[in-house]
Amino acid sequence: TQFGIKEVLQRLGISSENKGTSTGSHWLDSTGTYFESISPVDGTVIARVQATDAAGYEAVVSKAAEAYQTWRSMPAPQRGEIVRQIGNALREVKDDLGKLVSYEMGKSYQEGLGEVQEMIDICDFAVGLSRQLYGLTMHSERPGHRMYEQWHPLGIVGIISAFNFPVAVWSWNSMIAWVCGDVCIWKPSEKAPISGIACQHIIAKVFEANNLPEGLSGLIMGDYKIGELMTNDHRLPLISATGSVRMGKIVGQAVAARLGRSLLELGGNNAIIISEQADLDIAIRGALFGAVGTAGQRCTTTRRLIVQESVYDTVKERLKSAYAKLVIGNPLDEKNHVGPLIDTDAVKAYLNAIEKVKQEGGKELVAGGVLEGEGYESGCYVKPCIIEAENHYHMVQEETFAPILYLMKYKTLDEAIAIQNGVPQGLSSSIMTLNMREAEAFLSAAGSDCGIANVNIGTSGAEIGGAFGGEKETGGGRESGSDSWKAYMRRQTNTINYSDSLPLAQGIKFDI
Ligand code: UN1
Repeated sequence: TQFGIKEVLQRLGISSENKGTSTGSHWLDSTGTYFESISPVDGTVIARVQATDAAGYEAVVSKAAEAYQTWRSMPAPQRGEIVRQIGNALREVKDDLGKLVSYEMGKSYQEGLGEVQEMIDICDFAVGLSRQLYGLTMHSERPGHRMYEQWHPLGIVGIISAFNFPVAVWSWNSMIAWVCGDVCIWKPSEKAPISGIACQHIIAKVFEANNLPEGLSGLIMGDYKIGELMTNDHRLPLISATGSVRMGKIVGQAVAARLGRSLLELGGNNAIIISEQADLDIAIRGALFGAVGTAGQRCTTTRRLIVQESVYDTVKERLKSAYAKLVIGNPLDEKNHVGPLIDTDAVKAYLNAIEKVKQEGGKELVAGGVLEGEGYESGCYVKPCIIEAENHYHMVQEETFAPILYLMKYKTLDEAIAIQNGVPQGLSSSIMTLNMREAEAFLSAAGSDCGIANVNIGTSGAEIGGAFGGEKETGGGRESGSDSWKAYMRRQTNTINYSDSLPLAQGIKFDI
């Protein structure tokens, strides 16, 4: 196959038929049906994967529960040492895994490599974190008493990931969860299962080499039905799910019904405000990568540009000429900027959104459309497009996972911020300005309402060191860096009396 894909699959241990249920190095038999992973790059069936059945799910959960007994008592820095080795194993396969991600998901090879780098980065972060799972100490109001808090592991963490970052988002969750002392069960997207199987092989070798028990990392495959087993399962105290708002509402409600915890990272409807005081070279470049990178399939993709009226026409012309230079095609070929959408359903959603926005009054500035002919046989390649639209349009209020950029005008910064915040989602946002007052107003409490707010940077491409996630319908969860680890642990407050009496708090007297 092209670009050495066949050899890559071999080196990563992928067969034409793969079991989909694993407790680590063991792969379990299942009565589940086989489904195909089809590359949007060329329409080829990469491999077949067997769905997990109810018995397989039970086996994975019980192994996980068993492994947790050992793992939770291993000192956190020793768990960090295992994650350090996983980081090194990922360094060794960076090219291969990056290529597989690119081929299975359709993002450019550069972005595939970037995704694996993101995994390596979170491993490094988690290793350091394994010595910094800090709790606070408090001063007790009672004499001869000491108070402090400690963070203990939670148990089994269920991870549901999306096709667009098929491996990095899993690693944000699992690497942090592992140093925290949790064990993980992962359901990769059924649209990108092969990348998940490859990861399972990579980490299983590290666990095995360190004589660790089976069950630290369970893998299950299938559609929402298998996800439902996790969300309804009280043995999984935390479900971390990435995907659409629709999915998140279902998962969040199911987990809440059993009073479990969920960590949701859902849709974005991210905007860049371009002020009349912006450095337009940076603004155009930031908007371009934000809007067309990963063919518009990042949750952080720039979907709306809110442009000050005095620079509106200039921005419009410069964007038009930048879009004219985009080369669309096989993402493994490094001369191409934009690859395919994930599947033909995504193409339909893209066409439908363009149609609907036009019906509502949107004006196509750079026309969209599906590409046909040589190199585009999969039917998944579309043209990035720009539409002049208004924020209240029904389609503009929704996240369409495709390279459609909505352009709109503003007069005052207050108006721009109101437009930026005027959508149901709240993931990422940016302002392009060299004016300190504008930048600070945008970042203030009265500014952007998103989980991520940037200045002179686009909306996508966050580093792992910060907490990642957003507000409103984005679901409120935070993953990755900063103190996101706290979601993967339970806090315990401890009060110790080393005096020879028993004073009560709040000065209560109770003598007999
Ligand atoms: C996602 O699209 O779900 O900030 C994750 C970014 C990447 C992660 C995106 N680091 O664009």
